[in-house]
This record gives sequence, structure tokens and C-alpha cells, in this order.
Amino acid sequence: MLDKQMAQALNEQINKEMYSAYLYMSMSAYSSNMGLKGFANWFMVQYHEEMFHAMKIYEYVQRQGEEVKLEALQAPPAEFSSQLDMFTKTLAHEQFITSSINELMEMAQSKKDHATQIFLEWYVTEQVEEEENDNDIILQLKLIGDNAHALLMLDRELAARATTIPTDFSKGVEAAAKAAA
Ligand code: OFO
Repeated sequence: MLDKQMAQALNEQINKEMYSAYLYMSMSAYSSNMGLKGFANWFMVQYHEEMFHAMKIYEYVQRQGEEVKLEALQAPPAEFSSQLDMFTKTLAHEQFITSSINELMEMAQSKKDHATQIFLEWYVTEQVEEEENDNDIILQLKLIGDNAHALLMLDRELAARATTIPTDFSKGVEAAAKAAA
């Protein structure tokens, strides 16, 4: 059972996660255009992570007997001034998502909705990891500065980022996550 206001807020979070995916897809395309395939890979992995975040909520809302209602997606920015600019914007966006998850948790707590609180705990933990990853790369990019050689070394490192995130949700999101683990 899911309260209507809670279901509405979770539907809005699906939109925010989908926008996150769209934003990182745009950053991946921009990196690729610059010839930085490692950065492009990192952001494309992030795109898949965000789709997974959206699909987890999609499945949860349906399993709780409520309707998924999808809204229009805002267009993401297409131009960035540097890799540091992209990661600074990524961190700012993730901080916004963290606030949004915290608000959902507070709503679930106020409604004594224990199932949704347990469901959201995964996102609370995930946000700590997401912000940490962005902070780590921002620190490295600040050290790199204008050093093109060092930037290419980081690009090579980011090319190695792989994902265990499932991309086939035809049999359900949780089932796909268990199979991929
Ligand atoms: Fe990047 O964590 Fe979802 O949005």
C-alpha cells in the first residue's frame, strides 16, 4: 500500500533519475566529441546507473499497486567548458538528488511508511558513494590543471570503469540486479 502523495513524489523522483541519465549521456557525448573516450565511458556507465535508479522506483511503485506516471524530460546542457566543469556540475546535481532522496525519506517517515523507508535506504547509501566518486575525480582534475598528458592518463583510467548494473529489465529490476551481482 502506498499513500497517493508518496506515490506522486516517487513518480517525480523517476523523472529526476531519468534526467540524471540524460545529463550524463550528454556529458558522455561531449567527452567523446573531445576525443576523451575514457571520460565518455565513465559517463556512459553513469547513464546506466541512473537508468537503474529510475527503474528500481518504477518497479517499486508498481509492486505497491500504484500507477507510474512519466513526465516530460528537461533537455540537459550540451556544452561544457572543461572536464572539471562537467564533474563540478555532476557533483552539484548529485547533491540536489541527495536532498531529493532525503525529502522522500522524511515524507515516508512522517507517513509511518516503513516499506518505503526501507526501500529508500538503498538510495541514501548510494548517494554517499556517488558524491564521493565525484569529489575524488574533481580533486584529481584540480591537480591536473592544464597538463594535457596527465588528463590523458586520467582518461585511460576512466576507460577501465565497468558496470555490473543490469540493462535488461524485462524480467524485473530486482531479479536483474540479483542475476548481475
Ligand atoms: Fe546519481 O544517483 Fe541517481 O540520480
